[in-house]
Amino acid sequence: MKLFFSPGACSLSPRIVLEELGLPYESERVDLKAKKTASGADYAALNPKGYVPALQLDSGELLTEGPAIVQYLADQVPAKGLAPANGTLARYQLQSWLTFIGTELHKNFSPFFNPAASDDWKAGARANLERRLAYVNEQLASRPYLMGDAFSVADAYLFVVLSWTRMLKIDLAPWPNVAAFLARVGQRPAVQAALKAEGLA
Ligand SMILES: N[C@@H](CCC(=O)N[C@@H](CS)C(=O)NCC(=O)O)C(=O)O
Repeated sequence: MKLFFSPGACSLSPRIVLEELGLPYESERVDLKAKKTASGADYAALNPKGYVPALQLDSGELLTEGPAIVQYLADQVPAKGLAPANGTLARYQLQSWLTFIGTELHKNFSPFFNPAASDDWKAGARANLERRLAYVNEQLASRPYLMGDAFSVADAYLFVVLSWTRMLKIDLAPWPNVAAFLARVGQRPAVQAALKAEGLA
């Protein structure tokens, strides 16, 4: 398997999952502006969506969209328990979290990385983020991870989007359970290994 990534971007989430699972994999950096991979390949031809993450399977098939990739990976090693079994209500709860993180958190960070974003867009996104972080803070009051006592792929994704608050100087002090989650997950050996692999440790 090969993971196409950009350091610290949402592609860090499947890398954390790969490290948690102990699966062998390769990775290749993508220049998102030039749409070229580190080996000089045309990334837009390889992945017409043009963004990361993308996971190239050993069959050559390409899987895109972070939430789908992390579930695919978790299902390769079900004994690790990073995703509940397919068809269970718990699996749909996991998908609910992955969708929430993708649409309510991740995409509200996007204007802060977009030089063309207007101040109005940023202000609206920031207000949305604050409401959603308050919700996550409440949810994490009673448990260490989104799904309960056990770390899941949703936690890997949440960790990555929350890590952007450091770069953007968004203070997490109003949401102490969120700040504690970020610190807790950041200490996991697999997360440390993933950060190191991307030159971020
Ligand atoms: N819906 C996609 C969004 C992926 C995404 O937003 N990727 C960003 C990095 S976090 C990216 O590659 N942006 C560059 C671009 O869109 O050209 C997913 O969940 O995988």
